[in-house]
Amino acid sequence: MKQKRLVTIQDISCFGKCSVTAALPVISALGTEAVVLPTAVLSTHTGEFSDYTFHPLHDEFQRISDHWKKLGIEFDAIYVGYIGSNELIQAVSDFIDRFAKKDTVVFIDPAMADNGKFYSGLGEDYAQRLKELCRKAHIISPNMTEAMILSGHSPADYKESGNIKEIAHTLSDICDNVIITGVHNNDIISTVAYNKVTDNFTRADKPMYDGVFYGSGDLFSSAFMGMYINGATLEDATKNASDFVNDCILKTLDEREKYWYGLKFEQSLGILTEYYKELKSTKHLS
Ligand code: PXL
Repeated sequence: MKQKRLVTIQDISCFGKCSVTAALPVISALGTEAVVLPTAVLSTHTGEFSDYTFHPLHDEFQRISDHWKKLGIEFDAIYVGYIGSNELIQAVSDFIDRFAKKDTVVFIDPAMADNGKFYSGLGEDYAQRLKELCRKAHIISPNMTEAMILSGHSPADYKESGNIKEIAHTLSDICDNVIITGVHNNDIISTVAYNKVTDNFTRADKPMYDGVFYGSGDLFSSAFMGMYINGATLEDATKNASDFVNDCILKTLDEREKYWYGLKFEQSLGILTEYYKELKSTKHLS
């Protein structure tokens, strides 16, 4: 199997260890060519930083996409993360229409909220547009707050995980494969994956650590896609990506005051290289 090429569409938060700065190393460590189409440039991510800069890149987004079309560049996967404005959601939707071929895997992480609240500057109107965009995906990966919003519940109830299967079923009307991260259950935090076609529901459970770990969703989505695009099943990629994020958290805990803004993920990238070696031997990758 030839080396895969994935385009990730999300913002560049220059400082903060999330979005593209997390996605690129993870996707590369999993043996995949990573291409970037930025939606916006921010000085930092929007969580707990004040006075961050935000520069949307609508015009540039279109010009880059036109240039790629002219060059005939193609992608095995399109992985969408944080977008940042209604206008840019439309641009991403147009990009998918233009570049997704029959076999292109379209993965959307509907990044817009966490811990019961929308990210700064985003709200209900944005959520509705993002939900429509999610209909174009083969796989979506909301966190629990985003899953509540997309399924018509209050985001503030994100700790109520009793009806998680029902929520996953509801979301599978939007998209066949649903992964929900950050599902609370006492001192356990789980990632669940539901495939509507096989009706298979799986979960990966991890210990819950106190605090907010910025970028953990981006690291999960990037690791998941890096594995899935290389032949891992939805269930295996979910489990392994969840193990990877747990390892990143464990390596950060000792220095969490220093790394309050993002996970110290760099020390965990070696795990991904091992996953890739395993996939390479079982899936006959080049
Ligand atoms: O990690 C998700 C994310 C991505 N991009 C921006 C963010 C956040 C989360 O806060 O603010 C700009």
